[in-house]
This record gives sequence, structure tokens and C-alpha cells, in this order.
Amino acid sequence: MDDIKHVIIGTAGHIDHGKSSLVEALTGTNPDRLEEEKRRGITIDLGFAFLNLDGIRFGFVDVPGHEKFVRNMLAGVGGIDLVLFVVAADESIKPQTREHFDICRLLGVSRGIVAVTKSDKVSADVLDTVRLEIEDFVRNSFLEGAPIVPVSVLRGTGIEVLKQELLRSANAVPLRDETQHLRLPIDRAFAMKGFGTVVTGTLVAGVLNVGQEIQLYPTRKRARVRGLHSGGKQIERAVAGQRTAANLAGIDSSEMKRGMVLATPGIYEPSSRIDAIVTLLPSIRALKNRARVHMHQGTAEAVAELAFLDRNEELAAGQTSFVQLKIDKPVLVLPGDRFILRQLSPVATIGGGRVLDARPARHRRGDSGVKSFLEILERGNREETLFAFAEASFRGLTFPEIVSRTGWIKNDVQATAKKLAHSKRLRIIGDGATSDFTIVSVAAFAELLTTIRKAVDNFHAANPLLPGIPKQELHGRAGNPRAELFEAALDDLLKSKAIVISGDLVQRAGRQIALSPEEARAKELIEQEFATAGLTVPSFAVVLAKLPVESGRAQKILQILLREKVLIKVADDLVFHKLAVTKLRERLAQYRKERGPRLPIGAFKELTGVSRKYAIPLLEYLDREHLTRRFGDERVIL
Ligand SMILES: Nc1nc2c(ncn2[C@@H]2O[C@H](COP(=O)(O)OP(=O)(O)OP(=O)(O)O)[C@@H](O)[C@H]2O)c(=O)[nH]1
Ligand SMILES: [Mg+2]
Repeated sequence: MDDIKHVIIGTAGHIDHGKSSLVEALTGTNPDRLEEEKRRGITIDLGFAFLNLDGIRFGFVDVPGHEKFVRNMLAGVGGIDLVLFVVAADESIKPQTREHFDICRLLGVSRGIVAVTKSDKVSADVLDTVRLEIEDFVRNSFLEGAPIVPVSVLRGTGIEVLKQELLRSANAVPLRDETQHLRLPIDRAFAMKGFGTVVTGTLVAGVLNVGQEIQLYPTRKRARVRGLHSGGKQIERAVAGQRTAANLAGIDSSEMKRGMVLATPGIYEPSSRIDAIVTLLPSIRALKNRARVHMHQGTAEAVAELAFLDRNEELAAGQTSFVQLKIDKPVLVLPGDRFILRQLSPVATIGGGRVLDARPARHRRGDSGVKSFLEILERGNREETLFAFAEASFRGLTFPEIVSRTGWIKNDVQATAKKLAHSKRLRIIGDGATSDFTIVSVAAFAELLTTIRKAVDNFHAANPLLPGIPKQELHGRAGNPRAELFEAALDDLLKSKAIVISGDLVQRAGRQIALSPEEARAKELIEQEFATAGLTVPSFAVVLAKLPVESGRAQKILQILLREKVLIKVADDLVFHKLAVTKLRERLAQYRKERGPRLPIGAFKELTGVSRKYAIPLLEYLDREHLTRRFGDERVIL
């Protein structure tokens, strides 16, 4: 089962040229499933059929040729590997032959086969002419040199040759990468009796397993896969490149419709603004800046307003431009996704493009940085892309942000980040071998270091008597960088001995609190005053009055003495010299030795010679220090 290769083939071509008949001749299944289609003899919406051939399972997506249903055609052609390009021998190239061909080119379809249908209706000469016309038509395109196979469903001729050509082309289709994140653009959603909610679509990336959780975009609703089918067969696992019907639990069919995307949960963000590179078809009217157009991507359609990023007024036919699209509703797109643009009225395909940045900022007009940034994204080199994203985001990018921005899987994110770290272009903060890290460009990180150093210096300059700046304040003054970046930057500065951190305070390394001569003298005076006072200390206000500096500074000097632990604060406005406290401890120890642990307040007052006003806060201080414990009205010396 697993060595079967899945290949999706889409039909394309003008109305009535025999697409559905050909699919039926190839697969035995009539893809026109709607009653109205059968009645009118035309295809209206997408039809599906399957064919097993030599280890290849073909999923056919049959599209309508009618010009009114091109939007349905667009919903089907998004996920195809190969196009079966149908031209009727009796009509040759017609308007939707051209339009479908343009769409395939703009979507980057890279291979296909041309079937010249209804060959029974024309002579051999006409058939030759049609072949020449087709060769001419596809020159310089992905279909140049593709097989051109005349077929007749009526006579059954050419069908076997066509199958062989399909097989040859299918063998050349590269295997889809199953390791990518899951994406399944929904082309149908309905309720099925006995099953509940069912959605179908082409699994364009990743795998889908029975039992797994999925997320629906853009609504972000989550659901569980109850069962899977492909081509009418029950399966346990669908892989990229497979037509898939998923039966979902935990969601109502009314909450789903064509255009939504089923994806890996929790990693993506839908967006209603994207940057892209857009090309207009030749021979259409030029587009004005701010023009509104239909946008078709995957199975979704929306209305988008275009803002040119590298020109001012208009984009002429045949030209290519970087564009920001403002979309009338959020869509889930990733860089590299192709889309089609159609004129609002009269509706016609006018061009297409490729998503470069799915989560861009709003740009200022004429911002030259935007163009060079998008040029890098357009080149599509992983390292350059990640570096450009990192450079553009001063705050750094977390692993989940990188994934939602790029759609890359873990291994690719890790490997790319590692290479860039190795070449010293970015820093990995955290563990680069996990999903828990942040990247920041080396330049942005260096700038953060500078900002922090400056903030510390500025703080010292403004607060000469304070030892350092509290971390949280520094964080704010450094522009609120991400916590992990801030910590990493502090770590760097610590290691390079630019700063010192004590407790919560950050200070410049080697910094001494510089006191002026008066301040130094004041400091001495304060210390002396308290040293001589012992336990009968003066109030600070009394000390202040004697000092040669004004009270604000005196307060700061007091703080310095407290920090240096020369003075000890026992209560508000009650400060002792450390020697007095040491002496008190000694006396208590002596007392305990001589008279036992019990210490009535009276005895304490006698022992220390302090008044009641000081005795109580002092005892409470001793309690806090676990030198004494309160026991009724007394203290116990511990
Ligand atoms: N004579 C002849 N008629 C054919 C052949 N193939 C298809 N037809 C007829 O052409 C008509 C249109 O065929 P379809 O297969 O419905 O054409 P289609 O391209 O799917 O049409 P749309 O889906 O509406 O764009 C039908 O009446 C077919 O019977 C053929 O090989 N020979
Ligand atoms: Mg049809």
C-alpha cells in the first residue's frame, strides 16, 4: 500500500471540449456527479475519479470549462501535479483554452500532457493543423515539448497511448514531501448520513492520520479525524498528493466550507495582509495602485486591494511587481503559495503571484528597505530568508514565530538557525536543539547590549549615590526586550565584566559610589553619632541637623550605611550601629548563662538601659532575628 505513488491530475480546457468524457474513458467514472450537470450536459463544479496504473494511483480533478465557472476550476487546480490539457480537434484553441492555460502557468504547474479530443470529427489534415496550432500555442511554456495525443472517446482510439503518456509523466513527478506540516485546502464540506461531517480536498502537504487533531483555518476551530477515505476506500492514513475525504468529529458541517484549510493544530496564523510578487498577463489593461481584484488561492477566494511596493501609479500588462495585498478576510497562506488574480468586472483572469511574506507589516510608501527585503525572500534561500526575518525583527523571533512565518518543519528551522549561528550572523538564545529558543541577529543583540550599558550608565549619572538600577527598571529603560533576550544580554555583560549584579541591582563593573568631600564627611559623622550612642540612639532628624549636606543626600548616605550594614534598621526611624547590636547579643548570651533563658521586659530594660519606647521594637527585632522568642509577657532567650 505504502509504495503506491499518488499523483493528482487536473483537466483543463474550453467548455464542451470533452474533458469529462475523457476522464470517464480513462477511469470508468463519470466525474459529473450533480443532477444539474447531467441535465445540462456540462460540468459546473469539480468532479473526481481515480485510476490505478502500474503502482501509480491517479486522482483526477475534472474542472468545468464554462467561463462562468472558472472560479470552480480554480478551486480544483491548486493542488495538481499534472495537467491533462484538453483541446477539441474540431474547435482548436478557444478562450478558456487560453485562460486555463494562463492559470496553470501562473500557478506554476510544471508538467502536463495535451489531449486532442474528438479526433473522430476531423480529417487527418485538420488534426495535423491543430497539432501545429497547439505546438505554437505552448511554445516557451511548461508544455513545450509535452506529448500531444489525439484521442476519440467515441471510437476508443488513443486512450491506451494517453495512459502510457500519463504514466511516463507521473513517474517523473517528484514525490511529495510527507514530512511537511499538514495542509488540506477544503473543496467540499457536507454532512453524510451515519457519518456526520465530511470534508474533501487534495492533501497538498504532510500526512493525515485517523484519530489526530486538526485545526480549521481561518476560524481556528479544532476537530478530530474520525475516519479517512480516498477514492471510496477506507484508509488509516492519507499522504501528501492524495485526494482525501476526512470524517471529522467535534465540528458541524455548517462550520466548514470550500476555501477553508485543514492544518496541523496550533502552529499557523491566518492573515489578511500579505506581501507577494505579482505578474500581470500580457494584453490586459494596466492596474492602478489600490485596485481591487478577486484573489484565488488554494480553494479559497477573496477580494484583495493591491498596493504596489516598487512603483507608484500603475502596473502595466506583462509586468511584475512587489505588492502588498489587503484581503477582505483572513486566509491561511505560506510563503511560496501561488495565487490567481481576476478582474472584478467583467470577471477575467489578469495575473497571478506568489506569497513572499504571509505576515508583513504595513509599509510606508517608498520604503526602500521593503524592496530589498522582498528580493531576498523571493530568491527563496533558507538561510538568507531566516536571516532577513531575524534582522527585520528587532525583538528576535521565537521558534513558534518562525514556524508560523515560514511553515518550515522543526528540523529545517533548527538546521537553518544553527548554520546562521555558526557563521556568526545570529544568536540562538536557549537550546537550539529543541523547540524552545529565540533567534536574534548578531547586530540587534549587539545593539541591545549597548542600550543596556547606556541605560546603566545613565542611571549612575542620574543617581550617583545609589548602588545600581533594579533589573525591572533596567528592562523598561532598555526598551522592554523579550525576557529571554534581556537575561541573555545581562549574562553576556556579566561575563565580559561590563556589569556586576548583586541581588536585584545591576551596576557598572568597578563602580565606586563617589562621594563628594562633604558627603564623605557627613557619612563619617553619621556613623560616629550612632557608634557613640550605643543603644540609646538619637532620632535621625537630630543627626541630620548636624550634617554639612542637605537632607535628601543625607537620606541617601543613610541608605549607603544601611546597605553596607554599618547601621542596622530596627524599625522605622530607629537605627542602631552594628557594634551596639553585637554588644547586645553578647549581653544576652551572658544573661542566659547567668540567669537562664527567661527574660521579663523589666529585666531587658535593666540589661540594656533603654526606655520602653525603644525596648519593644528592639525586642521585636530580636524576635525576627530568632535571638529571642515571645512567651506570654516575657521573652525566652534562644
Ligand atoms: N464525437 C465525439 N464527441 C465527443 C468526444 N468526447 C466528448 N464528446 C462529446 O462532447 C460533448 C462534451 O463532452 P464533455 O466531456 O461533457 O465536455 P467537457 O469538456 O467536460 O465540458 P465542460 O465540463 O462543460 O467544460 C459531449 O456531448 C460528448 O459526448 C469524442 O471523442 N468524439
Ligand atoms: Mg466536463
